[in-house]
Amino acid sequence: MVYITYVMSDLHGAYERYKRMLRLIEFSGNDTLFVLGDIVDRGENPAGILLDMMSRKNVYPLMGNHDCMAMYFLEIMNSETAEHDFIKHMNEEDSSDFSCWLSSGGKTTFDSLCRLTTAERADILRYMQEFPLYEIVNLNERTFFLVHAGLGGFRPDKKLSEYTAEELIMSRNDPKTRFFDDDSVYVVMGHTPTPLMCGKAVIYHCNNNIYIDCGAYSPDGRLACLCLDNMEEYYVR
Ligand SMILES: [Mn+2]
Repeated sequence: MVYITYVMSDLHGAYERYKRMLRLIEFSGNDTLFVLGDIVDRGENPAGILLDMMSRKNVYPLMGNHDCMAMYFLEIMNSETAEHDFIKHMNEEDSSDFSCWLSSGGKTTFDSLCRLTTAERADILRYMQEFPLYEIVNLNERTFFLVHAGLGGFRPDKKLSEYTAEELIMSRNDPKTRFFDDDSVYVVMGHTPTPLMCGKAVIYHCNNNIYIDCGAYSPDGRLACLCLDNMEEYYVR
């Protein structure tokens, strides 16, 4: 039996492309998939992706900035018996942040969460609260540091424990930055769509940095999947 490890990022609610990708890579119960955050917002069915991921014990999500924002409002939403009551009860600051979230892609997440039962929403919140900020994968004598955005405020002497959540899920580094001296360590990230970096919806390699967000939610973009065993790339439109 061959066990294979895949990474995807920034699914952004693109449920149909996500399902097509799982079929393309023939994802099985023996394989492992890491999803590097920004599962929600913008695309057609964010909650559908979360429910699918939750049902698979071999899918490992990481936290993205959009997931973090969605989780904040899901927690408020779940504290009320009727899902729309919380809008009336929110304080001024939350209310203005909520409008910002809806207009920056949160509308599809909110709508898809409203279609679920209270119990499903509670399960999703518990699931998202466990999302780690990074993962380290050792494979074939290589080490992959998986993170949503990168190592913001990078300094060579800065310890991993010193990075804030915001630095790991919100930052944009210069792609040429060498984060680790060891040539066998690769940093795999999403967050910044590769069309903005190299002009094409392809996985972008720069030094030991690998950017895999190819704009899954956008009609011009693609969902990318990288196999960490052999570095093979898969795409669906
Ligand atoms: Mn992001």
